[in-house]
Amino acid sequence: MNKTDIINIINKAKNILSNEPQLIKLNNPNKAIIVIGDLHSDYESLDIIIKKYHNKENILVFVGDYVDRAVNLGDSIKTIIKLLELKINDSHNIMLLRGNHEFDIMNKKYGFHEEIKKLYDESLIKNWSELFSLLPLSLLIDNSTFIAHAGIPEVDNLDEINKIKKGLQYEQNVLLDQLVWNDFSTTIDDRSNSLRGVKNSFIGGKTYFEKKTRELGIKNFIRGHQPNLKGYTFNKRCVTLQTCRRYTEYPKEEKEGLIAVKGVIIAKINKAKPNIEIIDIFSGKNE
Ligand SMILES: [Mn+2]
Repeated sequence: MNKTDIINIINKAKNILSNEPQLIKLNNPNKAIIVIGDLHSDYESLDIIIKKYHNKENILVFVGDYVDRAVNLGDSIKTIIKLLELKINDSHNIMLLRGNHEFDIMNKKYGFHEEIKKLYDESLIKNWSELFSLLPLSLLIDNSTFIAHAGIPEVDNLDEINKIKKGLQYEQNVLLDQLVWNDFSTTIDDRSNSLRGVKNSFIGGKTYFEKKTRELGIKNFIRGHQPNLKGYTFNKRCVTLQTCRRYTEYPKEEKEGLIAVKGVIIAKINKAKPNIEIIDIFSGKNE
């Protein structure tokens, strides 16, 4: 794909995304919702998901972290272009949320900008940056299931998320920072400081989760952001998904084990019964 084609796709996607609110509400969608965790340039898994689930029965919600950490040069661009093409052609059934890897600082450090420079030229970085800054931050299904990349922010009402301007970097807004950077842990009680060196985000524990979801009237929370060996963690009402199968931060031996044991993990909310199902597309197993 040449540079002009890429710019055209980016511009078309920008037009759609700039009209989406930071909190997308889906009420009585009358379709199943398929939630996909961090992809990190795993085009192969994305392809498997699309073939199986992109149809009239489903709405696909991607929780962010589309690029960076690519194993092969070109994987980041291939993955994000595919996602944008889906969005452009079927905008009501494809939802792309913003993760902490849809930000300049991260793309500079973890490979996406390098890829753009090697395969195209530096001037395209600005187009991608503008596009990423327009991605919505969260989604709410039937006022009960909240989906965001990382955390439930310190708001009194979820509608406050809509006041976060588009076009920002995470350092510029506390709530934005918490949505894309917060961690979740069952081993701490209320909250503790983030270990990731991002000043406005924090690790939310059990009490924070219980209290905040009660205040906001949320039943379940689905997110990505924290890698794990099984591809998901399911702590009653909080699901953490990692759909990428080649997470390059693990040591080599662990990574091989990871690939051997893991399938392509997604979450499904069926329209008939609003519980969350975790599905491994490879093995067909679910929980
Ligand atoms: Mn993340």
